[in-house]
Amino acid sequence: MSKQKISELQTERAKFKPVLPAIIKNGPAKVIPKFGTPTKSVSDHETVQKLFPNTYGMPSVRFVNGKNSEISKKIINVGVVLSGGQAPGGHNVIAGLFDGLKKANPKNKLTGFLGGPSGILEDKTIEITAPFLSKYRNTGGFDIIQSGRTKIETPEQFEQTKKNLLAHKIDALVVIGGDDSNTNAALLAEYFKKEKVNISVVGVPKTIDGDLKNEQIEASFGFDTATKIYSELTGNICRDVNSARKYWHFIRLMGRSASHITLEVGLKTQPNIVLIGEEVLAKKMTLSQIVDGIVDIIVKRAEMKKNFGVVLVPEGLIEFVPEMKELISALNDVLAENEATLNAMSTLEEKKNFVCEKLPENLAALMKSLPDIISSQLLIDRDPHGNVQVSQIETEKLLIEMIKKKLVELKKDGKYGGKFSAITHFFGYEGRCGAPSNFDANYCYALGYNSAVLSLNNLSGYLSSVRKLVKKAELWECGGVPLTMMMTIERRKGKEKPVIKKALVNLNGLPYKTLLKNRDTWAMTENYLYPGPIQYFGPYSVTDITTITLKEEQK
Ligand code: FBP
Repeated sequence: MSKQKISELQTERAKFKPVLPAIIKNGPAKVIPKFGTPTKSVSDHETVQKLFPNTYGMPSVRFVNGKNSEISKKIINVGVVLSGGQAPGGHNVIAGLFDGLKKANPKNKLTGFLGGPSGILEDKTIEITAPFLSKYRNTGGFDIIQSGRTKIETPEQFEQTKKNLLAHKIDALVVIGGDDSNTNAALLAEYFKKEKVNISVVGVPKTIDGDLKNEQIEASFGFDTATKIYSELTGNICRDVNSARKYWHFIRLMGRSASHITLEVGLKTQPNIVLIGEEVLAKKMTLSQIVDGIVDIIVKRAEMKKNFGVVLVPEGLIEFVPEMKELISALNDVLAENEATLNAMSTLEEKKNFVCEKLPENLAALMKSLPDIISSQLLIDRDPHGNVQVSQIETEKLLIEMIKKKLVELKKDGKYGGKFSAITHFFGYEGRCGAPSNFDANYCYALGYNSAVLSLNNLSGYLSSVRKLVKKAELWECGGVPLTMMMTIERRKGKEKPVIKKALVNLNGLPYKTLLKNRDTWAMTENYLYPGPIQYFGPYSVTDITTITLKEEQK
């Protein structure tokens, strides 16, 4: 078989050696865990404690210098699974985990479960060996073992998971995932403790959305690279806009719920309008108020003969608009309660009519008032965790349609004399598998290596935590945060469920305040910034810059 060809950049990038934090760089046997005080969930303490009687309240852990010779003596088998949406750097998490395990004892073994959590249930595995792994180091994507969104939730699935992991003699399972996947990891850790099965479960914070963070987790991996890619593309569009001066570009950016991606890209490129879902929610803005705000800027720019501009729309915006939030939440319940009936219906029209009959009058009226394309997209199946798939809802088109109507009215009244020609974009999948930036390459490798240290210490129900990220990688701190500490109770698929709390954009935080301070100027000018492509080689000032969000949050 001929050798697979790789690009010139991949060839050079394969030589990159991630920098490990000094504390763990001498190997897992050279550190010991230092435990903090018992922890509490972020809210709903009693309910969460009842649901996690065996793992609730564990202390957080920090690794400090020390000697643990037991670590090198034992031989362990670790399983790893990639769960949920892709994020740049996943391959380096696996590389760090593999290298950490082999450093502790070359006989340790790493097994990959294929295609996400379904690989555990269906027992689809591959042994990860050095030659196999070598072609994936420092590359983007999750293709090494692929990913999936299956949720392990029924008693039978938990039982099957236990059976399959025991059959492979797995001592620890590393779940690389976002908030939902790590909620699943927490439930598995609890289940194994309850069943007295000695398998540790360790999570790794992944998601381009940047919403898996808190006091202990400064950033989820992938956010850095993905936002750099979207910023490059957005900057290019700003430059095109400024050159042609004839279109309004509406760019919807991924981020299922929180608007962190949009905020970061906004700060990096300084376009004319940056919508933030959390602000919409806080101000209880209606769709038509959002549209009025955009129209106001379009009209003012038109008066300056500027019939062009760039608008950033977070994909989660729709769920933040109170009336839409109410509609989506009611739809979630109707869809969950009538799954079989709806599945049996063949046309969307039929489904829409059925659903509207089940909705309260005001919400049915709202549903009917939406353009067909949007109301249909609202009915698309929820993901296995019960989330509406906002990546499939073209909110930017809804806004444009409403803006056009408003501008026609204003024109009739002689209040607008411009020309509005809109172009839409959706940047999401373009950034999720990009080659990891130096930051993500190092961070992911450290997170993976650290998850090996947690596994070797038999610490279960912990999320791999690497901190002090604005410092150089050598100075990062390593440890673990109990998953139950991040839990809250939310309504999913019509039921109250424990979930890891999503971090939304903090309206009192510096990143948002920076936007607030500048946005009126950016609205009327062309103060665009052009970040350009990710740099992997060259001066430190361009190769190792972290996100504005991280820098400002950690100030
Ligand atoms: P995760 O939370 O699993 O990391 O995925 C986030 C995300 O990339 C969102 O930004 C986006 O809405 C969603 O995945 C798209 O999902 P899918 O890959 O199933 O189309």
